[in-house]
Amino acid sequence: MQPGAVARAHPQPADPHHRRGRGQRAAAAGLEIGVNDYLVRPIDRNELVARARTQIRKKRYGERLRDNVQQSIEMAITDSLTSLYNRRYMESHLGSLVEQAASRGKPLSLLVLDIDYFKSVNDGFGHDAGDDVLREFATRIRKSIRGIDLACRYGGEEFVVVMPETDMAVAAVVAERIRRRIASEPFQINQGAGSLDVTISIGLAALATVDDSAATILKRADQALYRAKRDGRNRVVADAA
Ligand code: GH3
Ligand code: MG
Ligand code: MG
Repeated sequence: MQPGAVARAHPQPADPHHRRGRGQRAAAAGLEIGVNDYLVRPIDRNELVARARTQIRKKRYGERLRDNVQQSIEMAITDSLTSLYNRRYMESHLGSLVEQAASRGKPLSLLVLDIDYFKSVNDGFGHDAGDDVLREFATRIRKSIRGIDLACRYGGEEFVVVMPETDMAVAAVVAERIRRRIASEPFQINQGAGSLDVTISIGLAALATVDDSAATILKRADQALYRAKRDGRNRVVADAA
């Protein structure tokens, strides 16, 4: 029987003692297999309504509880502004992705993306406009990567994309596609009241040796990003290693 179902005890014979015994046994058996409540004949209308109400209330409560748990899990692993994974989620998965790739001899590449002169977006157009840019940026990243790639908001205006089973050459093509997708089309801000040209710089690094860890790859991608900034921004720089 489905949880939440209400069972009726069997119709009983006339003898009150006999009836009580059979009814109770049926009720006990019912409760054991997951019945939530039962009624004994003759059925009292008010009791039926009260018990049904209680069951409905319990079911709704259970559903709310489940939704809350689901929501908490989502909040724990995603960034609320962009809906990308958050830094904690990325950090807890990157380690095992790198280990897996290293032990199987598979490639893995990682991008660190940072919006150029983002402070001037906030300063010139307001924090809400800055948030609009971050949201749209996340949408464009999502459209540029595969399902198995892991995109996360790493910090304020800094993002990381992890690409399993992807070597440096392919990752460079993806990075360049993302860079172009950002630079080639202006970003709408303030519900379309204005638009802005945005560019990003990208640092790229790949799993290079079996001794590589999440931290060393991230660090090399970060150094490559620093070079991209220094060399004039709006560009992709790959780690030399
Ligand atoms: P660069 O080209 O060197 O990257 O310059 P930048 O201005 O982008 O770099 P900087 O690190 O100086 O500025 C980052 C700015 O990002 C500063 C901060 O106000 C802004 N920021 C961080 N998080 C958020 C956010 O959630 N919303 C908005 N609107 N701005 C944010
Ligand atoms: Mg920046
Ligand atoms: Mg930054």
